[in-house]
Formats: sequence, structure tokens, C-alpha cells
Amino acid sequence: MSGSTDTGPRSVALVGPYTSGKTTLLEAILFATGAIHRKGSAKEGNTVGDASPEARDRRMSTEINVATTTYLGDVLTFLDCPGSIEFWQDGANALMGADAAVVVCEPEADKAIMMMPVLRRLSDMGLPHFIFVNKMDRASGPVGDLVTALQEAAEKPLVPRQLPIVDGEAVTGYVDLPSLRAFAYKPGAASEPRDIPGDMADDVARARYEMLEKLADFDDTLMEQLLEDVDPERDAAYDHLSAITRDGHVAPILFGMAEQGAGVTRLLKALRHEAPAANAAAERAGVEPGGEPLVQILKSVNTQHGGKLSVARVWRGRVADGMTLGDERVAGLFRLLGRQTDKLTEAVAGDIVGLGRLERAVAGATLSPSKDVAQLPRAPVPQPVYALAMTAADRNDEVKVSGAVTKLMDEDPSLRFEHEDDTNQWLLWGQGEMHLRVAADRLRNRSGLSVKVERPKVPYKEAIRKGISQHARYKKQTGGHGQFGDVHVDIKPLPRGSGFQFDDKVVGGAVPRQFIPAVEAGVQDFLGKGPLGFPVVDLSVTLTDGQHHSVDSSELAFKTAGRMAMLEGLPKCDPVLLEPILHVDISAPSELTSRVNGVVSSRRGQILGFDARPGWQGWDILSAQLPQSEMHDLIIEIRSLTSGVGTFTWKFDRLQELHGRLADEVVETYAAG
Ligand SMILES: Nc1nc2c(ncn2[C@@H]2O[C@H](COP(=O)(O)OP(=O)(O)OP(=O)(O)O)[C@@H](O)[C@H]2O)c(=O)[nH]1
Ligand SMILES: [Mg+2]
Repeated sequence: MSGSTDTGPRSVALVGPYTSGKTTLLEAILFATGAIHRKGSAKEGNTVGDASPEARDRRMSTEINVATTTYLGDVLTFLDCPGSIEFWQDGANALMGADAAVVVCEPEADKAIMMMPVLRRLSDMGLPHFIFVNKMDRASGPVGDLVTALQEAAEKPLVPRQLPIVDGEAVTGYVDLPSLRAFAYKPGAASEPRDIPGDMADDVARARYEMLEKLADFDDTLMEQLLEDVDPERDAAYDHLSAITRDGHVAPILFGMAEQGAGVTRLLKALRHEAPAANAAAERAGVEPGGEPLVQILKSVNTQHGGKLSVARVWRGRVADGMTLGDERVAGLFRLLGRQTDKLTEAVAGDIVGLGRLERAVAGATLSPSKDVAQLPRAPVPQPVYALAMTAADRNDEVKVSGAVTKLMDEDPSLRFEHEDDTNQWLLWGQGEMHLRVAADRLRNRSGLSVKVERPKVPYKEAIRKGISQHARYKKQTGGHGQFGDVHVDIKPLPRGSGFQFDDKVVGGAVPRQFIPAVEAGVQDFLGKGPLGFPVVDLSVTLTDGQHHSVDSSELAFKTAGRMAMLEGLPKCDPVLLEPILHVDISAPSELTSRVNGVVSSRRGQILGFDARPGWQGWDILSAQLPQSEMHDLIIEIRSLTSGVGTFTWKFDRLQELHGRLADEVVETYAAG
């Protein structure tokens, strides 16, 4: 068999929709390659992956699992990525350090749509990939339909390189198309050769020809052979497949059952021969060959006891324990097997290793012995789409909580923690409710900090619709030196977006110069909370006249008079509630756009139109305007309508008047706290 295997260490990302079996496949791979001697299962919660309390509690991956093993002398590191779209960032960061990816999916044609975002990303990155159709024990319906559905979801031509052997209801093995050999699955062991079932001969011949035809699009020699009706030999067929897959032109499809370990050895062989060597990824990332050692941090974890551990891809040179990277010393170099760390003395290009105690390392950072090294591209960070207001359960912990959240953001750039001044709430922003709840769990599990979360308040505002003139006098005579300030102001509405404007038209020193700023301060003070209970915007206040007293007038007196003028005047100005309206661009597969329309309408949204999503065939972008109060769980509904693939981006558009029952409800609810 051809295809060089002297490639050095390589890394393979396991990606694909949630619960497709990635972590189970990792376990099966580690077992098949002898890295572990007892196979755990997702159901029992004792796999190498998903060992964190957050993952165990939910029986799903909430972050990447990293495990290095050796197969026939080749070092392979697997990066098992969470399938949930909410934890996508961790996987996206890991993909930056992968040489190839295996997209694990389920055998149902109607779930193929869930593969679109990940297949799109792989093709954008130019990352060679394989499709592993898992859970073949649950397969129903013809394989041909599944392949068609997968191809519709895929960017690259997909090449089925196996044909499952079906016995009654059960899938019992497969025919390997390049070699035309058949294998029977053996639970927990490598498959055994068997004969091709007689009734499959025609299907096999056709499938093999179709495979070669697809490969021939990228290979002139093969094209000539096919045109001349020459069937390429087994080795030649492998060579074509390997070269074309390695270059990322096509993605082969393999089948199996991770839980039974079926199809795992064939997958490993495919990776061994068809995954590119580490230098291909280095070239793609823009790493110059030669020069000092270079690593990129794929993930950093602040463990509760062992200090910080960073998962890094070595891009160039040799990395040793004790070496300086950035301006910190590597304290511990490890080979990783889930949570288990084994000391290493050295790592080379292509390795994925653990680096101890690089306190300033953050996901995506590029490090070398020199301090200021050019940074390699980082994974894109999606805009947050969901927020919860967060407070420390114990008020004394507030500073600690914000410190601990900052550390979480170092690990996960898709989290954000921001103060909303209008509502005076700290908001934790991310990709969905589970994302944020896991973050809250991490605070508890790692830092012993307990937090409370709630639905964020909407930053409503209020404005006025009528102008008036108002007089206010503050006067106090309490023996000795009293207080006196007297003002006349004109209050007028301004157009939307103008904010607040203060003018003074006082003549003849009726209000002495030095007290005018105090009047303004008093007015401003009141604007923080208007008659309806919200910050007041879009108005002008003009100081037109006033009176003062040579002894009793003071800044405080005029400030109070300014406040009083507003307190008495604003309710007479016909106050109105303003609600923030956001511009939202929702992207979803075109066949679901009408349902998305329905969601927007049911949320008081206004549809502006839709367009094809650039670069995403078969997808639309729907532009709409939605009240912010209707946005809180929008992502949840969009995802549930679109098998999890729909997304949106948003930005503030404007403030808009809100009247009637809805406005009354808002005023009541917020007044009640
Ligand atoms: N029937 C069947 N079930 C399987 C197979 N492989 C995995 N499963 C089950 O599928 C479920 C999900 O498995 P995981 O390995 O956790 O899936 P995952 O893709 O890592 O899930 P996320 O990390 O949450 O995206 C578990 O209940 C597994 O036991 C298989 O070959 N056949
Ligand atoms: Mg998993």
C-alpha cells in the first residue's frame, strides 16, 4: 500500500452535530489503539472525554476533550469538540490547530441539515475532512438517500468509500470500495474479512465506479483510465483517493458504530494514509518554515488545583519543559489523555501538548521564545445572542465573581461580561442559556463562587411630547444662613436621538454665572429617572430667568431648584415610554424562511426583506426590526425551528414610542422592581 506514513505527529478534530457520538468515537479510538484498556461509555459517564463536572452532569461535551494516542507508530492527537452550537467556540479554537477533521453524524437523512455550519467552516478553512456516519445500528432507509442528503448539506464532493452490508435489519459489515474487499464487524475488535455478498455485486460495482468518477474530476490519469474503460488497480485506487482527500478536494464517507467499536480501525487507517502531514496545516496557517519554535494556544484551563494548563499546537521547532514562551516559563510539558497528564521532555511540530502555568496564555494566542511574535489567525468569535443578568449570591463576593468571569473569558472568547448602565445590571453574554449556565457552574465548581442569574431588564427610556415653562423656587429659612434658589425653565421635546441639551438665556445676572452649572446638574440629576421611572432623553431645558439672594443663594440651593423644576414640570410634558428597537439579520436555510417570518411577526417584529446569504447556497438572510424586549429568547426559538442551525446578528437601531397596555405593563413591572 502506498501513501507515506512517515508524517510526524498529527491532530484530528472530531466535529459534528450534538449527540452524534464523537466522544464515544474518541473512546473507541483510544481503546482500539491501546491508549486505554477498558472502554467507558457515554451512558455510564466514565469516558476519557467529558470528565468535567459540567459535562458529566449534562451527559454531553461542554468543552473540547484532548487525547493523544499512537497508531502503528504514528502519533495522533484527537480534539473531540462539543456538538452543541452553544459551545462551538471551543471547537472552533481547536480546529485552528488540526490537520484534518472527522465529521461524525447520524444515519438519518433529515438530520443532514445539522451538518451545514460545520461543513461550511471546514471548507472555508480548507481543512481536509472525512465524514463518519455513526450509529449504523440505528440506520433506517436506504444509504443512497442519506448520501444524497449529506451531499446537499456539504460544500465538497462527498465520496462514499464503503458500502454497508445489511443483513435483515442489521448492518453487519461493509465493502471497502477502493480494494473491493468485504469485512464483517466484530464487537470490540477489528473487523474480519468476509466475502462480498453475492446480491451486492452490482451495487458494489456501481458504487465503485461512481467513486472513481468523482475522483477523476481531480486526476487526469484516472480520467483517462476511466474513459478507456480501464479499472484502476487496488493500490492505484487507494493512491488516487489518498492524494485527493489529502488535498481537500473531496471528503470520503465512512460508516460505523462507535459504541461497538465498529468501523474504527478502518477510520484510523484512512486517517493514517489520507490525512495530510503537519506541514500542510502549517502552510495554511501561514507559518514560515524555519525559525524559532512557535506554538499556538488552542485552549487554556484554570484548573482548581493544578494551576493553569494550556493546550497548544506546536507549529514549528522543538518545545521543551522549562522553555520561555512569551515572557513566561513553561512549567511542565505534557502529553494529554483527557484529564490525565503524562510528562514529556520535548514536543515537535504537529504535536498537541499541555503546557503548564502560562498564566497569561489565552485561547488563540501565538507564542515563541521571542516576546513579540506575529500572531497567527484566530478562530472567528460570533456575536453573543443571549444574555443573563448575573449577581453574586453573596454580595461580598462581587469582586471575586468578576475576577473569575474574566478568567472564563480568557478560556472562551465567546463569553462576555458587561455592565448595562441604564439598568445597572451586570450581563453575562454568550451563545445560549446552556452556555451561560455552564459558565455559572464552572464558577461554582472551580472557584466555589455561587451566582444568581435572571432575565435582564430592557433599557427602556422615556421622552416628552409637549413643551412647557416651569418655575421653581427653593427657599429655606432655618435661622442663621438660609437657602435660596429660584429658576424659570423652558422644557421642550427634541427629535429622536438628540439626547439632552441645556441652554441658558439668563440676562442681567438674575441667576449669577457661577450657579448656572448647578442648575444644570440639578436638571440632569432628575433625568436619570423621569416620571415613568426611566432615564429621560431627547429634550432641551433652557434656563430663561430666575432670582437669587446675596447671602442665602448657593450651588446646592440652585441645584435643588433645578431638580424641583423638572419634578414639577416633566409630568406636565406628556411623557411617553421609549423602547429600544434592534435591527436583526436572521440566517436560516431558505425552506425555513417562512417559519422564521412567523417568529418575527409574533414578536411584534417588522420584516424589512430577505436576500440570499452570501456564500451559503440555499440559505437566506431575513432582515427585520424587533423590540429588544422580544429578543431575550429569540435564539432559542430560531434554533428549535431550524434544527439548531439558524443564527442571527443584531445591532441597536433606534428608540421608538410604546403606548397602550404594553406600555402600562412595563411601567408597572419596573416600578415594582
Ligand atoms: N446506538 C448507538 N448509539 C451510540 C453510538 N455511538 C454513540 N452512541 C450514543 O449516542 C449518545 C451520544 O454519544 P456521545 O459520544 O456523547 O455524543 P457526542 O457527539 O460526543 O455528543 P456532544 O459532545 O454532546 O456533541 C450516547 O448515548 C451514546 O451512547 C452507536 O454507534 N450506536
Ligand atoms: Mg461529546
